[in-house]
Amino acid sequence: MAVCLKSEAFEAKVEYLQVMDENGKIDPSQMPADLDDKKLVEMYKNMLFARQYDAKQLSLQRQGRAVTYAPLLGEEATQIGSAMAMRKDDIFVPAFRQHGVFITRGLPLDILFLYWRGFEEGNAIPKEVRGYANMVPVATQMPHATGAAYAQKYKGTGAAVVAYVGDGGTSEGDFYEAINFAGVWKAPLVVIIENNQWAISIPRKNQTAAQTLAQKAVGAGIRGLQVDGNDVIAVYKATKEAIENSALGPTVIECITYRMGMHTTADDPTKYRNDEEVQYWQKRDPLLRMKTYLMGKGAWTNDMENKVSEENSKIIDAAVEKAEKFSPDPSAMFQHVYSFMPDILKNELDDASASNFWQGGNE
Ligand SMILES: Cc1ncc(C[n+]2csc(CCOP(=O)(O)OP(=O)(O)O)c2C)c(N)n1
Ligand SMILES: [Mg+2]
Repeated sequence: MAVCLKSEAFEAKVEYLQVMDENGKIDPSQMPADLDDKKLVEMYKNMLFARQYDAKQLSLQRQGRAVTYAPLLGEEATQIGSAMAMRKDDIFVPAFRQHGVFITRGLPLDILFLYWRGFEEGNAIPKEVRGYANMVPVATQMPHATGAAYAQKYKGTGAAVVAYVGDGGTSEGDFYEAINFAGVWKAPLVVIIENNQWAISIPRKNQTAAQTLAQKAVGAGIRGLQVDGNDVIAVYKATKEAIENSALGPTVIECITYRMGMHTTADDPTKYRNDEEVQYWQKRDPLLRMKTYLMGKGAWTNDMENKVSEENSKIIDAAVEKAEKFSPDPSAMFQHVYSFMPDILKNELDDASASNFWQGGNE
């Protein structure tokens, strides 16, 4: 029997937001009113700092002074724009590449270096940073984020939860379950999809047949939009509005950006992508366009950049020095497994301490 379409059950569209184009030209009608020169410069400085941190971390890894590292190069605008849009009490839930968010939200830098030296102490995020720990199993942070957002609603704190997930992460069941329940519960959740076009060696086009990742929100009955993720102002604007509206329910923001470096230091992207693609995105570098814009309006100069870069290097070097002096307490491996220490673990800890295990005394 032929199906006869009598009327339309549902129609959806996904909007795309850009405030500053790749040449640093602004659309004044889209410019958020609260962004004065001071705040715009702060945005650029935060991006510059994140890039310098990232270069240092990469270099430490290459020298054998850090474990496998996931660089953020190219994704600064998505991270800094969204982090700066958060209010003091909002909470963020990262995946594993959101170092720029951690830094902008005030995580002491030596703690970040500690994490990438392989110490779990580096994943103990101070309460005032209001961030969850780095989460490597792809998209497993998402149901937690929905739960945390619902908890804010339940407790009436007024805070929103901003959760980060990669383009690859949006193919996981955890992602769909998280946005579905966030929709049902009208949880104050903002999902930032950091669409950097690659999930290790899987390109975005092989990830899903959907034309946009933002439209996945439609299936969950929640708001979804696409943003130029290399435009820090657009990311800021979209995130701020989503946070302001979070009492009404969740929003998914797909930030279109690009992973300019390797997936991690264990990866070689030249094996699966071509130079032309990288060059295309280099012209859309988030720092370059913001710098062009700020210099054009006289708010930034090369002299300022040199001075700030030098200061950043000193701060970064001091944090590395502190992290490299860290001496772990081996008994810590027993401490955070359960909310309390069960007898079986306590016995093991006692045995290990008594046998001088820490000093390698007794096998
Ligand atoms: C559940 C799970 N499956 C596979 C992996 C291996 N893995 C680590 S990162 C990654 C790709 C993630 O891509 P995306 O979500 O786009 O994030 P990106 O690395 O681009 O930031 C994969 C498959 C993992 N860590 N966890
Ligand atoms: Mg990706």
